Amino acid sequence: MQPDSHALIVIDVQRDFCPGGALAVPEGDAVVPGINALMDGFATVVLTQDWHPADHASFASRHPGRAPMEMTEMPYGPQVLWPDHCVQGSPGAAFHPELRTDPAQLIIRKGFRRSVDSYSAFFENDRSTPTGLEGYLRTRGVERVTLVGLATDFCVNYSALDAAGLGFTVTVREEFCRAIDHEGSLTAARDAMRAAGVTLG
Ligand code: VGL
Ligand code: ZN
Repeated sequence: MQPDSHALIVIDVQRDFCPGGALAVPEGDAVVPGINALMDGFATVVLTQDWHPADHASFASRHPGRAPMEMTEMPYGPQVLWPDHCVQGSPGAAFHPELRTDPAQLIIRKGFRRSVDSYSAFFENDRSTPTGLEGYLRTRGVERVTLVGLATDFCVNYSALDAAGLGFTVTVREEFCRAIDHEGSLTAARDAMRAAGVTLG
């Protein structure tokens, strides 16, 4: 059993990121049994949930003439335009039905502000608005985090980079993650995580 100071953070294992969902990650559902088993080894477990208003600015549908996966410019920088996904309260925003949620002490929702996306579990995409997770972990004495979930190259990657930047010791267990892998994003994410001192296990 890992000590309380080592948290398992399960990123966005939601229906919309699994096959059949609005922003399906290939084999996204394949991580569920392994993550469920992994939870037994951690006393501190946090889940994250992508949680967008129906008119979220990251949705291509809000940008006339634009298609999903195209880039746009937001006030805070470049932003991928996504299909509508993880709309607050919708079936697609629910956790995968087989994911264990009982072991988690905290479920953190992100991306709830209409005009700012949030890939990371720690900071929104403006890179400055905190989600509150850092404070939660620090006040619980967490020093080390293991990250798993969806998608390796977006929300797991951004969360890992922020966690490392905040001084946590970070491991990403890639066998419990799956990637979108759009235009080289997985290779870029791996390189960035390694450069930030994240252990890819
Ligand atoms: C994610 C794209 C948009 C993710 C969330 O969980 O990786 N990707 N929203
Ligand atoms: Zn999203």
